[in-house]
Amino acid sequence: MTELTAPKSSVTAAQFADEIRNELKYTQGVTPEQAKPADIYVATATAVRKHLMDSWMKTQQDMINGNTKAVGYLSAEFLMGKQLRNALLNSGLTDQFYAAVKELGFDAQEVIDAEYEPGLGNGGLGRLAACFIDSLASLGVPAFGYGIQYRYGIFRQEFDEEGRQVERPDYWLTNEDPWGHIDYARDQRVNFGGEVVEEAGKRVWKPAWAVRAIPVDYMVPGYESGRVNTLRLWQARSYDEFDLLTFNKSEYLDAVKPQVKAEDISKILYPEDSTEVGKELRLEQQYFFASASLHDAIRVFYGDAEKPDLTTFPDKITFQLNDTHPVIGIPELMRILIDEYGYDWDTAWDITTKTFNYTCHTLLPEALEVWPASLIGKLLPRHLEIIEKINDQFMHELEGLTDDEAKIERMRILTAGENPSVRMAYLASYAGSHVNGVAELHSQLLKDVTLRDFSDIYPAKFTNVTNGVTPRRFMKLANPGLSALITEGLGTDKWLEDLELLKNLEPLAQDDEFVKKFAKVKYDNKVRFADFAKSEYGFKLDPTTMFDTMIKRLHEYKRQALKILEVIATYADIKSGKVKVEDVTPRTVIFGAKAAPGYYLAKMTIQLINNVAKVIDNDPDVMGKLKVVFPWNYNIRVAQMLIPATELDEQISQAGKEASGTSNMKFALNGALTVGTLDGANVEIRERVGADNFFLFGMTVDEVDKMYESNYDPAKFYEADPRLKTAIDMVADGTFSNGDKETYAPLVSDWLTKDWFMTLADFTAYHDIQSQIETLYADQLEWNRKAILNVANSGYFSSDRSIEDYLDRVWMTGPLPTEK
Ligand code: B1H
Repeated sequence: MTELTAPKSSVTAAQFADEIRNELKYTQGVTPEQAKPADIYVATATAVRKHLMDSWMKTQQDMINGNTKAVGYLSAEFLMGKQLRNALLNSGLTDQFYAAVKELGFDAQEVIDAEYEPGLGNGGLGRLAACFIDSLASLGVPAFGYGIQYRYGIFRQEFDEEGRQVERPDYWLTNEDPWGHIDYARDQRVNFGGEVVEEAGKRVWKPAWAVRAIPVDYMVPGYESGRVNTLRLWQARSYDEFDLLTFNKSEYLDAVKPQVKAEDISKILYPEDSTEVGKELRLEQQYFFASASLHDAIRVFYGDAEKPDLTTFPDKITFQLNDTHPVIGIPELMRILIDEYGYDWDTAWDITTKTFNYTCHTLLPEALEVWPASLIGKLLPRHLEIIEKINDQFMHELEGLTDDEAKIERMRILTAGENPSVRMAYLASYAGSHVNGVAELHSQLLKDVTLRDFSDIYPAKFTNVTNGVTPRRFMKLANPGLSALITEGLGTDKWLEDLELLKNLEPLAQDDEFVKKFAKVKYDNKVRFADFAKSEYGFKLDPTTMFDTMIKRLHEYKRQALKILEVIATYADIKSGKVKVEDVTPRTVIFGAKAAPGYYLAKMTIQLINNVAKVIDNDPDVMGKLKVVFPWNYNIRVAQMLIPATELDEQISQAGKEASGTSNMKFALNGALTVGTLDGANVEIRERVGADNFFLFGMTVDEVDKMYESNYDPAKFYEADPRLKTAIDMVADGTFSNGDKETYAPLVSDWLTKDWFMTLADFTAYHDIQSQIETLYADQLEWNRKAILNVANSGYFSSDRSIEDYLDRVWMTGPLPTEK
């Protein structure tokens, strides 16, 4: 880690207030008297950018001149969250901001609230990319995040009267985006379609249409590192020449079509998390940003040189492929090197394989992207040829490495048969230098199952890098109370840069005074969330109840159904008198989840949760004992309020399905206890915080496999557990649909006949662990001791550590040299 430190800014509050006034006047043309909070927000953001400008330019200069490799993080998603407070924190201007805004006569919270949250990601994968670029900058590693500036981010979620999810467009750019700088002069041309012809013994691509890729640059300030990296998101625009071409033929309306089509490319983020749709527009998006980014990197490092020596490209920058979404970049780099710069195939291959590494984020077979070769051929005919040649070379190479014909056949990048398709994960695994999973268990399963043949043949490529989260946003910004207490306990705030220092909190878990302070912080956070939920959603939450939270995309494998069935069973227990009201630990169960718009069962589960919430709310028998709320449109802002307020975190996916999870890390770091299965990073969290401080339940991966083999029959579990039976019967009999038995029939039928993710099989174990949870919760001192032990032992889950692991195991590079 570099010691290069940016001093906390020496600017005074009065000076900062002047800078804001200046921006108001000279950039926006607004007087302080006329200004609204939104104006102050834009002015502040503009002023902050100017503070970062020198470091940003210097970081780029040092990167180009230095002898350190840069990192290019290629990702279809960057779920950044609001920027203002993070930028203030990382540039050392937080205190000045609060004072300056006060001086200007504004409420700081209103200014902060004026920023619209960009939702350029679906969930964990996009948020991981955002945490990683924060850590890269904080560690002083020169880096570019490369992605797409979607005009519409992840949909805004609403619920209708019936509790069903309604998707609304998220037009996040209606107001100014002061953080993004559009750099028209550094645009790139991205070609599509057409054909490949033979010219003078060469294959020459004659594209049919092109899109102009315009970079929008976002500064990524490191925390006290003095480094500011770049997030470069591409916007698709059309070229004028389109009109002219067709216009000559006087087909005016046809002439605008390609223009509209061009701009469609960056219009919308696909809201499918983990399932592939195989849509043409999506492939266009992927190629669009991969191609523009690769050309951009060449421009950055070699300027406009006619004949640059691109054999040094892999020494300049290493590209991390965030899942398969940018994998089309592999044949694109081959094409650039061969067709645009005249390298021979072998040299191009050598450069390309040294340039890329691949991170896989899933275990669900349906989430591994496979593109019909016909579609690739139509959009990118030259790339299809290159992929064919890569496949031929690969098959040939394999024949030299193994006699196992079946295996060779299984490993084809381009499948055989009538309708061949291209397996992007295989392409990346063959062409990439390294392949990694995102948690120990996940990486092991990749090697043993998903990419087994590849790991057999190329064992050295495979490694693990366990995910992490940035403590700046998810502790310091989200949980100021806990952050202050940690700093007090440790006597330093260095933990924000070296999260393993949290370990030194361990002895304080035995100090009752400290534990009480910790409990007070948690309680205050619950009150803060209750206030927020009241004003934002109209919910009435009781902060003296246990806050039990499940936030993640809605997916069957994540098993929100398990949680809601347990809630229903508890409700039934209270109603029937089986459990005495006074014995119930009062709980507030909080869900946050978006479902892919086309995911029928997931959307039905949302509807069910909302209606269970309603029925319980209207039932005086359970008042004060059980409450369910579902704040709609869960996003980073809600996460930052809710995670610090949570006491019990639900990580209850079927073992072997969640690649890692990252909210589990955020919860542990914010002092929630986890109830979870041995899945994803839960395994490592439990190892570190200690088995006594983690509520483990459910089948293991092996048990799950055995159960699949023995022809899993969910109905048996339904019959065997009367609580489960009652809960499912209540869903079926209309208790949560005004007596209508049809509403949830498909869900019920799926549970009883398929239940692919074995919710029913784990139900009893999930219930059994609840009494342990409640017994511990009754002893608040003990509960909070364990919560502190979770915080103290979760320092490993900093994304700074993840980045250091990537540096050591994958990128083989280091931070910029320290400056004197
Ligand atoms: C994760 C995705 C994902 N894995 C396809 N895969 C997408 C796949 O738009 N798409 O098509 C979008 C996202 N997201 C998540 O990545 C895993 O499920 C989590 O377990 C993991 O923590 C996260 C970050 O590694």
